[in-house]
Amino acid sequence: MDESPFNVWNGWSASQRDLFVLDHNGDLVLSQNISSGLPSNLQSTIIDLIESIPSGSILGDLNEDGTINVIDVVNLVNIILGGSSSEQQLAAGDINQDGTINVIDAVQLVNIILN
Ligand SMILES: [Ca+2]
Ligand SMILES: [Ca+2]
Repeated sequence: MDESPFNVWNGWSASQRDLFVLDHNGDLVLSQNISSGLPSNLQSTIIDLIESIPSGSILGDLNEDGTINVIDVVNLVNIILGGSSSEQQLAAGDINQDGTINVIDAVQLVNIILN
């Protein structure tokens, strides 16, 4: 929520009836003045966005077996070292959610397992 003093709103120089739609990465996908009504394709746009979200990914569960353990760390380290990875693995492996997978995520995943 962008609450008073509406920093996000002001930062985007939005007028009172502008609609902004972000995808799950926080990227702007739609920006439109809706004074004359909502865009006709709004529903399908949102459905497309929902379907684009990687499904079933548990943070840290890279091999999708439902648990987080040392095998997931091995998978994550392989990706960091340049191994191939799926969209789901990239989502599950970005432990600190900064948009990239690197050694910091591996350290945090180890900490999750140890705690
Ligand atoms: Ca796992
Ligand atoms: Ca990360």
